[in-house]
Amino acid sequence: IGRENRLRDGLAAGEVVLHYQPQYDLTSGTLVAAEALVRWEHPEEGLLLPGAFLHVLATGHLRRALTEVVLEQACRDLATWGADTHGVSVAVNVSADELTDPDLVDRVRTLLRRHGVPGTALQVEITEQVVFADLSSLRRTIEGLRALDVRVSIDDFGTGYSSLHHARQLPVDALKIDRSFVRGCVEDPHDASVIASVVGLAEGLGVDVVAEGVETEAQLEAVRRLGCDLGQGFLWSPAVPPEQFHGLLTARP
Ligand code: G
Ligand code: G
Ligand code: NA
Ligand code: MN
Repeated sequence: IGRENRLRDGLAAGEVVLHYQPQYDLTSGTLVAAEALVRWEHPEEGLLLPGAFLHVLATGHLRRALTEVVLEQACRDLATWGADTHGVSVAVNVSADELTDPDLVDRVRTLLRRHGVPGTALQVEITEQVVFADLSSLRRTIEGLRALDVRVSIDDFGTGYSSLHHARQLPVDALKIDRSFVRGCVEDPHDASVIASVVGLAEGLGVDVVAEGVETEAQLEAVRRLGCDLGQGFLWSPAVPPEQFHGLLTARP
């Protein structure tokens, strides 16, 4: 509970920040989006990754506070970059559980308006335990977000139970293939066939496929050949601070 209080204070003090990991179109090679990943700039412990503190968010109240900070910062950074974004959008992570909150769409609409950011600049990745969420509430939120032009994707696709059920039930724009499948896709035909199946499913549903955790040229070649549309991973870049991501935006050809 000490840790929880400390995180609450850290959120209020602006110690929780976003880093951005670029995402590329695998056909054209252009930068198209970034995933916003939280980092805690802890005054004593240094830069902490989500694995070191997200589990502290036991209470709904604190999770909501984190999401508010994340949405606010993403919108603020998008507003700062302005025309330099040239259509590059930012994807924030929100847990399935929080997406069942009937207030979420209003909160997103208010933030977009306050920062003068178009909905097309924002994306939401549904992370964690889609299985346990109330699907009809989740669907309502997704429809509300998409009515604001905010695109929605399912994160870590292929790892949860009943992924197929969720892909069919939820009106999303993209599926993000979990990086555990990308890791083995060059050597292991089973991993490659999982990716091929997700691509086939996505084609049937008319949605995009993002390959996460691309680390090598061989993996890039494989996921491209298997039909993934977009890629993200250490091959290009880890998540970087906002100023550095702005540099990537302005350096584009
Ligand atoms: O780099 P990495 O350690 O950043 O992220 C680890 C995990 O933390 C990922 O599964 C990611 O989805 C999750 N994560 C990162 N940022 C956020 C966030 O803002 N909200 C939520 N709910 N999860 C996040
Ligand atoms: O899917 P999730 O939101 O969990 O993914 C974000 C996490 O994946 C972050 O922890 C990020 O640092 C990590 N990540 C991003 N690219 C790569 C990669 O190429 N390889 C590995 N191993 N992890 C990556
Ligand atoms: Na994610
Ligand atoms: Mn993921």
